[in-house]
Amino acid sequence: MSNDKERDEVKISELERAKMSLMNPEIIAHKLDSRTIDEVAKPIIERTLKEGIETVWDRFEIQQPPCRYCSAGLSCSRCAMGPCRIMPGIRERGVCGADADLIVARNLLDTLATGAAAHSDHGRDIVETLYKTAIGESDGYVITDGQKLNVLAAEFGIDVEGRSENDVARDLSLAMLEEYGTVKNRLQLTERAPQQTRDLWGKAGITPRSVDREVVESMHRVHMGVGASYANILLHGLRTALSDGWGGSMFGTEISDVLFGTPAPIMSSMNLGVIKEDMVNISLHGHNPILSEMVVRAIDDPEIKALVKEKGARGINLVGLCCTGNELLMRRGVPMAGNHLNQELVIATGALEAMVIDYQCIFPSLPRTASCFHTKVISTSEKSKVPGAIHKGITPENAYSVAKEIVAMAVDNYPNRDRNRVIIPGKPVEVMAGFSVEAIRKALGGSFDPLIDLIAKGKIRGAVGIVGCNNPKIKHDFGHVTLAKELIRKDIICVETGCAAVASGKAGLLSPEAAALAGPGLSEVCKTLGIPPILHMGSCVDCSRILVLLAELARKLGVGIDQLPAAGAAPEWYSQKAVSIGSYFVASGVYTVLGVMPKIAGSQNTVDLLTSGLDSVVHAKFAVESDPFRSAELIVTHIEEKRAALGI
Ligand code: BF8
Repeated sequence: MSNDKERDEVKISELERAKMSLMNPEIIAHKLDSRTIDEVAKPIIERTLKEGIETVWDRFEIQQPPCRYCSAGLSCSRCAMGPCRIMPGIRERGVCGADADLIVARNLLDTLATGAAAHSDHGRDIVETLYKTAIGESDGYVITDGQKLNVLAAEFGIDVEGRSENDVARDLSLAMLEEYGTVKNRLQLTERAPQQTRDLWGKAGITPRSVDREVVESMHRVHMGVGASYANILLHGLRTALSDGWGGSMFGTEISDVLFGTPAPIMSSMNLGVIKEDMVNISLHGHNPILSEMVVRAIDDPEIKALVKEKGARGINLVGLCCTGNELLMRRGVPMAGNHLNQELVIATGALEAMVIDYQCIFPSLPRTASCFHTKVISTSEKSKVPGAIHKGITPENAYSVAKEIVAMAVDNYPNRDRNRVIIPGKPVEVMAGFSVEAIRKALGGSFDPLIDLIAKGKIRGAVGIVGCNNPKIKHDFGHVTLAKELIRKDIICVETGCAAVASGKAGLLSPEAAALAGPGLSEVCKTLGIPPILHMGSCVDCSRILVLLAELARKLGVGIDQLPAAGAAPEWYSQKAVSIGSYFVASGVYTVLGVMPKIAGSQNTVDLLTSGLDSVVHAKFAVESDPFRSAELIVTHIEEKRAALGI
C-alpha cells in the first residue's frame, strides 16, 4: 500500500514538472523535434502541449520506465497460480514450472494469434457482406469487380458459365466462409504460393489447415500445461500467421476488391492539411471498408446535400485515417489525414465534426481528446464500443441508412465548431496510390516479365515490402521514411502498406517526382512508367497483395519465394497484427527486419530461433535493428546475396 502511495506521489510530481516544463519554449521545441518528423503535425502537437490536451506521447512518457520483466517477455499472468515473473538466477520458474523459454514463447504466440484473429475476423466480415449482397439482404452494396469474382470462383472450382453474378458470389462467399473451419485441412489460396515454398511448409509441418483452427489451437497451446517446448509453440505461430496471410487477410483483400473495386493508380493528397476550413470534416478511422464505403456514397444523397446547404457549409470533406483511410484512398482517392500517431491530432485541429470509427488501432481515449472540442466520436461496430462515443451499429442489412444518419449527425454538428480554435496546419502533399497486383501488372504492360528483366539486368536490384505502424518508441515516421529513402537510393523498389505507406506519402515519396530520389536504374524505370519509386499497395490486410506479388514473381522465375532478391521491414511496428504479418512474411521465405524489439529478450533460445534457426526451416529469418540506416545495410546485403545465388 505504501509503495502504491509513494509511486502515486512520484507520478504527481512528474505531472507537476511536466506542466511547468510546458511554459519553457526550449522544452516544447525539444519535444516537437523528438516526437515526429511530420512537419505539418508539429503545430498541432504544439497546441496539445500548450493547452494540456493529452496525447499518446504524453502517456508514453508517463509510462516510463517500463517493467523490465514484461519488456523481456518474462512475466506470465495467464493462470490463477500466478502472476509469475522469471528473474534469471533467482526465480528460474513460474509456479507451474514454466521456464523463461516457455513463458516467452507462449506470450509471443498469444500476441501473434491475437493479430491473426483480428485480420481474419475482419476478412470474415467482408466475406459475410458479399454473401448478404449475393442473397439480396444487404443495404446499398453491389458487386463492383465481376471479373475478379470470376477469377476467384475459378480458383475455388466454382462454375461461372451461364450463372448470374449473385449466384457465383453466393457460392464463393460460402466456400470462403467454410475455409474458416474447413475439414479439408488446407486453405485454397495457399495454392497461389510456389510449390517450393509449399514444400517447405509441408516439411516443417506448418501448412495452415483452416483459419479459425490455427487461432483456436494457438489459444489451446498457450493454456497452462499444454506444450512445454518453446520451439514447437513458435512453429505453430508460423502456421497461425500463414492462415492469416494466405487465408483471412487474403479473403479480406480479395472480397473488398470484388465489392468495392480493385484499386488502380489514383492521385490524392495526405497530411493534416487535408482538413478544410469551410467544409464539414468527417474522418473515417479503423480498418474495415464496409461502413466507410457507404459513407462515401451517402455524402451524395440529395437529403444530405440539402442539409449541408442549410447548415452553411461548402460541402462535406471526408478524410481517412489508418487503414480504413488506406482502403478509401486506394479505391476512391479519398485524402488521408494521417497514420496511427496522427489520430488525436486530427481532432486537435478543432475542425473535425465527426470521427467515425470501426475497429482496430483506435485509441480508447479518443472521446477524451474529442471532449476538448466539438467533435463527435461515432462507433459503428458491435465488436468495438467505446465509452464516450455515440454508437450507431452497422450491419450489412442497414449499412446505407446508418451511414446516412452518421453523416447527418456530422453535418448537424458543423455550426458547433469554434472558429477561433481552428488550426489548419499546412498544405497537403500529393500522392499516387492504388497499386494492386493487377495495377502493377497493367503498368508493366500486362505481364511481370519486364520487371523480372529489370531485376535480372540490375536496373532494379530487388524489392522490399515496408509495412506496419507507428510506435512512440520511434520518432514518428522517421523509421519508415529513412529506410525507404535509403533503399530507393540503392535502386531497390519498395512496396508499402498501412501506416508505412502513409509516412512515405506525407514525406512526398509517393509522388512520381520522388523518382528523382531513387538511384539511376530505378529512377529511369519510374520516369518511363510515370510511377513513384514506392508503390502504395493498400491497408495492412493488403500485405496479402505483397504475398501474391512475390508468389507471381517466384513462379515466373521457377523458384521459391525465399530465393527472390526481396525482403520485408516493419520499422515502427506496434500491433499484434504486425507480429502476425512479420511472421507470415518470414514463414513465406521473406527475410524481415523489425525496428522495434519484440518482448522476447528474456529467452535467448527464442531470439536465436527467430533470428537464425528459422533459416534452416523456412529459409528466412527475422532481424531486429532500430537504426533505419543499418536496417538498409542489412537488407541491401541480403538482396545482393540472393542475386548472387540466382546468378544475376
Ligand atoms: O492495420 S499499420 S498502426 S493502422 S496495425 Fe494499425 Fe499498424 Fe497502422 Fe492498419 Ni496495420
